[in-house]
Amino acid sequence: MSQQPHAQPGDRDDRSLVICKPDAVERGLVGEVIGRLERKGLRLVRAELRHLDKQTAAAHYAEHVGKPFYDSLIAHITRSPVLLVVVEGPPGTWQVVRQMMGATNPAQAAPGTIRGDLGLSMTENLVHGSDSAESARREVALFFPDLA
Ligand code: 3AN
Repeated sequence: MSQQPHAQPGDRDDRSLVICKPDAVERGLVGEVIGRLERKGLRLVRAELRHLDKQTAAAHYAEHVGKPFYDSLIAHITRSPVLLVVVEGPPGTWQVVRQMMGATNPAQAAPGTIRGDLGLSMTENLVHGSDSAESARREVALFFPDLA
């Protein structure tokens, strides 16, 4: 029987960062979004309402620098508080969250998904979820260094 190498602390892919964006907080949909994640079976590790500054938002969305929607993206995420949430579940939890979020454009997101059921606007699409295990580790470390 071959022996699996022990996982290193930095290897974990059972956590993901979720952001309930300003539109979700303003519309009073945070309970709905978190409730869905909890009913799915994901566990909350951390949750904090925080008004992001431009520097933190730019670090989070660094991959989008130069895109036509970059300025509106930063303006939106910094306009009022967001709810930052770290969820934990099975290996590949980030994928579970992404499935539940639905497509980036809420107008095209499938019914049953958070964006498909609750949104219509591309910029105001309610939630962010890490798009890989590596992104999840980076984003958790960015917002909650003590969990890294
Ligand atoms: P997702 O959030 O589904 O991973 P990304 O990473 O492609 O989508 O884009 C990050 C965010 O940028 C989206 N959540 C959305 O708010 C915004 N965005 C992406 N594409 C567009 C676009 N074409 N027009 C306006 N905003 C966009």
